[in-house]
Amino acid sequence: MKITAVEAIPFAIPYVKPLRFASGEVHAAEHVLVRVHTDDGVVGVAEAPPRPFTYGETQAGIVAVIDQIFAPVLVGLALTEREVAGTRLARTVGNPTAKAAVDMAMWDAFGRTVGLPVGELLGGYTDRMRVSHMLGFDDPAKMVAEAERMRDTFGISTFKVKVGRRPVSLDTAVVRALRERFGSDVELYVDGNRGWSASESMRAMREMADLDLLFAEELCPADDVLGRRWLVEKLDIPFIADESVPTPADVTREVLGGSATAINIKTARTGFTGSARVHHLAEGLGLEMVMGNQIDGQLGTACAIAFGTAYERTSRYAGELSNFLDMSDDLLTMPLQITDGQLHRRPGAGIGVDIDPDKLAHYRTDL
Ligand code: MUC
Ligand code: MG
Repeated sequence: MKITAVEAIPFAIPYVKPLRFASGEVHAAEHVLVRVHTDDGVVGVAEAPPRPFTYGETQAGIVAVIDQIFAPVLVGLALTEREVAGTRLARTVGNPTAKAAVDMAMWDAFGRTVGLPVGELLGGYTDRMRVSHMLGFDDPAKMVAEAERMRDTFGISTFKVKVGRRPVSLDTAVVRALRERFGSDVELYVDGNRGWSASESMRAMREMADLDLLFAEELCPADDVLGRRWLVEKLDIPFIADESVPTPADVTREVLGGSATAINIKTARTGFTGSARVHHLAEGLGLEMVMGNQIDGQLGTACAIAFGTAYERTSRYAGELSNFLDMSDDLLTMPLQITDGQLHRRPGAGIGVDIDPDKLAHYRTDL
């Protein structure tokens, strides 16, 4: 069970349909495949999605930090020494998706070694979750058409609508069009990716007061400290902190400071070990939580479903598990399938998925 090597392999897979939101846009999955090898011949995998506009990481930076800083301090550790590994990685600030992918690849290797799924090792609450689909910026008619396609093809009936444009009516019109089209058949919530000020957020939420929103997420920046507290205090639905809470300490700060009342958990940025810490903290604080999407590929989504199905609170709401559908291809031997609006956790050992060597050879960009 000892780690013999950690690989970081950059790859690029184009999107069929780019995803646009207030803090950026994604045209290709330029991610990093992380492989942890052990002396038993086991290989654990995970993917790191760089989001420069969210965490400041780049694909080249993730490869460099893993090759030059993380791999040397991990080789020789047993897979069960996760806390030692985490402490060593924590000497380096930032780099959340690089650290998370290393952690999840270690868990995958551990699960494969003991022959058990990670979802069961973590908590084993359920084997499936309802799926929420993120709708990126477009004209109202196109966003409604996209939601129709997701509902008709995959049975998805929960949508997170990207907002944060100016004037706010650009986005409130979309949410109204979705509610008018689907009535009470769908759940809707909004994510501003810090695009609005606190007062713009309040104006938008007033315009949408009759639209029965489930949540509002990161509408304005957490650094607008008093403005955001003012907004959150006035809302009558939970305000989800996402990119403002990449660590448990951030959750504590934002929630106790009155700047958030629910949280988004992303395995892509906190791995399994850190996500468990965030989950336990949020449970102790009595917060609602949603499994989020870092615009993950299928490997990242398999990690999110493994974690989300482990606990009651993380599987209560629909998880954001579908944006890989916008990619032109992926790396897995068996694609993930969303049916009747649900995604099942893979039953196999570890994360339960395998990388197709031909696809990896085709999409890797380092050879
Ligand atoms: C989300 O929930 O914000 C968009 C930017 C990012 O970092 O993640 C996505 C989804
Ligand atoms: Mg978000």
